[in-house]
Amino acid sequence: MTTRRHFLVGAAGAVGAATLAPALAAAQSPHSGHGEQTGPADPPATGHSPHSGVNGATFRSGAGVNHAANGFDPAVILRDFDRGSVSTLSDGRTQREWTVVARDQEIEVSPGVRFPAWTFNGRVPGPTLRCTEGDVLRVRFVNSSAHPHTMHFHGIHPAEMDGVPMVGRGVISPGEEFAYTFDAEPFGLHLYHCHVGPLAEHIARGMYGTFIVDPRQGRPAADELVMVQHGWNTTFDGQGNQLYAVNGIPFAYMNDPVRVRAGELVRIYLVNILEYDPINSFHLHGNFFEYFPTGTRLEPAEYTDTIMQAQGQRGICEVRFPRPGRFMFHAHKTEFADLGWMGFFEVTE
Ligand SMILES: [Cu+2]
Repeated sequence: MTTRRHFLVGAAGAVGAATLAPALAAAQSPHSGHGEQTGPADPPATGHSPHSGVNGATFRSGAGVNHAANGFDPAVILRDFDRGSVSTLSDGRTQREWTVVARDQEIEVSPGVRFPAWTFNGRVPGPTLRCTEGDVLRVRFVNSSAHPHTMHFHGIHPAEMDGVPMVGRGVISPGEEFAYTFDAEPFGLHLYHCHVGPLAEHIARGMYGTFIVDPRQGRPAADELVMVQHGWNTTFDGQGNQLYAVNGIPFAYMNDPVRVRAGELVRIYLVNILEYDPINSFHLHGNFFEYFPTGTRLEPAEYTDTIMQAQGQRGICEVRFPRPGRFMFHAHKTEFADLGWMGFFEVTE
């Protein structure tokens, strides 16, 4: 590792010497506080370097970000599925329409740390767009940002609907709009993101979201959750990330655990859009899950407690918790976990 994690810009009142040893001690503290604490009692340092032990930033003890000021809350994003406005076409097919607006928006990504994000519909990740295979989709994209953007969907569609520069309408300039229209195929768990260069920066600024195409026959009833894995490169050095998260805010589900019921099927739509680091991962404590890569088959490919995803990879995890309790989940790239990518399931009767 190089010097990429040395400084977390703007951590007002939170900067202190953070050598490796205290960083690790702090990162372990959540393990010892089961049940009582509302968040990491002494949350991990974010600016440590194992090589130099230079000054870095820490999270303020027990502090959280202002979700209301941010305009979105990871606790809501978890179960927020946007099925669009639905109509029936003359041929009997279902049409779904959405309006997605790109904006420049400052987000408090960690207590006291403000990041100039670029958002879809005012949140990171953007809205979870959900449909059924065979639906006719119309996504009206409005660029209210000061920068050019697109929406590039994963899925099967015509070239001119691919949302990349120099094909079809290409880049959508500030103040302009364009409607992406295509059919929903194949069924599975997909994603969308901006595809304007520098691509890495447009993604790292927050321009991505989940795109779910349900199979016609549906899936078994479940408590369904969306988790989008990503990072925040607060130094803009393009060399890595200072913070890691699912659904926008590091440690959000440490502070506010994901509440599920014992015995109930839980389905996690897990997407990785992490920029600057090649591999992300998901590990669940005290349990195993069935894994459906890309969600394009109805039979699981693996029964495991850990999976890895490169950028753009995604998959569905199905799990039942047999008994109540507090179970951690996190990236099993533990450096990412220390820097925000960890949370708890709170399983109740
Ligand atoms: Cu963009």
